[in-house]
Amino acid sequence: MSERVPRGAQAPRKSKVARLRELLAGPSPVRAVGAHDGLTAKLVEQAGFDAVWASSFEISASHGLPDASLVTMTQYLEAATAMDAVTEFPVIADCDTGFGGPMNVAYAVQRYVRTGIAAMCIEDKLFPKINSFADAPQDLLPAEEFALKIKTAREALGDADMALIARTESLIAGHDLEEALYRGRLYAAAGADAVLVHSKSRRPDEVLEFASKWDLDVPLVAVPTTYGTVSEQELYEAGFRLVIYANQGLRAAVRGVQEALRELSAARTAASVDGRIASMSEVFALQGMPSGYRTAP
Ligand code: SPV
Ligand code: MG
Repeated sequence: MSERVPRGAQAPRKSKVARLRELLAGPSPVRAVGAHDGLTAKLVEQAGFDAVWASSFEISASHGLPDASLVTMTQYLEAATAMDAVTEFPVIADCDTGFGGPMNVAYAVQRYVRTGIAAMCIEDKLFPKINSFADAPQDLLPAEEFALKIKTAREALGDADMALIARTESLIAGHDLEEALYRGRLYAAAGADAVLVHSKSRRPDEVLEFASKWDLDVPLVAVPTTYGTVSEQELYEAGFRLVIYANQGLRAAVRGVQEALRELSAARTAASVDGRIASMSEVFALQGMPSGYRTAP
């Protein structure tokens, strides 16, 4: 085959959802990292992680907007599809509250499942939601109403396969562990393939205690943003099968761009930043430019 034929046109050997399920049943934690577009998803894949988290925080930030249900379902879908199209690993789409009520959830499922995206995650906050770490009201939908969204999502899937992750924000909203466990169990019974228990504690204790009381054969998911000193292995041993580093890539990019532009602005010559930025050929490679075309200044 000519070196100038772009890669990426072949169908994946195994569906991405099958790959995700296989990883979740494996002997080590599945590691996902947040991204917001095709390029950042590729960086996650190249860094050796197992999956990409199409983060609502990152996608909103990439539009210069707060993570507050402002970006539409279609925009989220487009971003997740762009990630899926240029990577071989599973995309886990953060779908906030499911974009509204049960009918919105069913519609979103119908749209996402057609793309090959491996999993959708929906959370039990009220629509419109705001980012879990915002110092703002974090009100929950009644547990039974959210369970209905999961049931509706499962029914909307029919025979099609895509993993459904139910996320409880009980601990974020200030409820106790019993409420979080009640909700997690209810969502698992409604058809969730995995349960994400989110926490803004500075310590991992509450999610570890949640896991110690989890008595169902449904995998748990952790997002160790604030309790970041816990290791993946500790989380895995406690029962977490998927660990999501939700936003470290975007935060690294913000810092890197700020510093380079500050230096460029002060020095007033392009060469001042050459040593600290990626070369054009590196970006060509990331873009999938045919290798014969990659010679660049
Ligand atoms: C995201 O990355 O959009 C998440 C995780 O949902 S958090 O920002 O912690 O809510
Ligand atoms: Mg989110």
